[in-house]
Amino acid sequence: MFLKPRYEGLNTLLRQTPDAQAILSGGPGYESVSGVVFFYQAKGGVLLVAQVQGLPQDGISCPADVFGFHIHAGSECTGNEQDPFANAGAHYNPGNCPHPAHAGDLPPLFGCAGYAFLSFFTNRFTVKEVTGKTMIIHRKPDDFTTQPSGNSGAKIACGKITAAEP
Ligand SMILES: [Cu+2]
Ligand SMILES: [Zn+2]
Repeated sequence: MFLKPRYEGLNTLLRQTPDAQAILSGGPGYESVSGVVFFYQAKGGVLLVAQVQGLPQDGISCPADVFGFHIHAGSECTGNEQDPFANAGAHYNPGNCPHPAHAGDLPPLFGCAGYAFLSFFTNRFTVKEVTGKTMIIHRKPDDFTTQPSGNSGAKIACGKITAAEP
């Protein structure tokens, strides 16, 4: 017997047009990274689905290939030589909470030969709230402890969340 999911039918959203999306592009040194994130506003939460390719592969004997992943509060994927996505700002944190209780904190991406797929359901934000903000992929895993951002390293890819065309 199958368990009856609490949010029956959430997966059917995946066949519909998302309410918002972010197109992710890699920064300097990570040009191979690209991806798309879809946001579906559902009753009781947001379904987020991310697909990313071209992630770094560490090629050691026990590679983690885990990448911190967040919604950041800034609205631009621009920056400076040291931090190409500095203007993405800090983690989206309207409640003034510590990491990993930021509204923008997400499960990390797990690379699979450079590809990653993530689906996640949350009521930490609405699609409307995060539209216009940015998503960042980091070089290192998020330790979900260190302040203010989980020691997840450099920002390697960024994308702005935009509303779907009506
Ligand atoms: Cu981040
Ligand atoms: Zn955070």
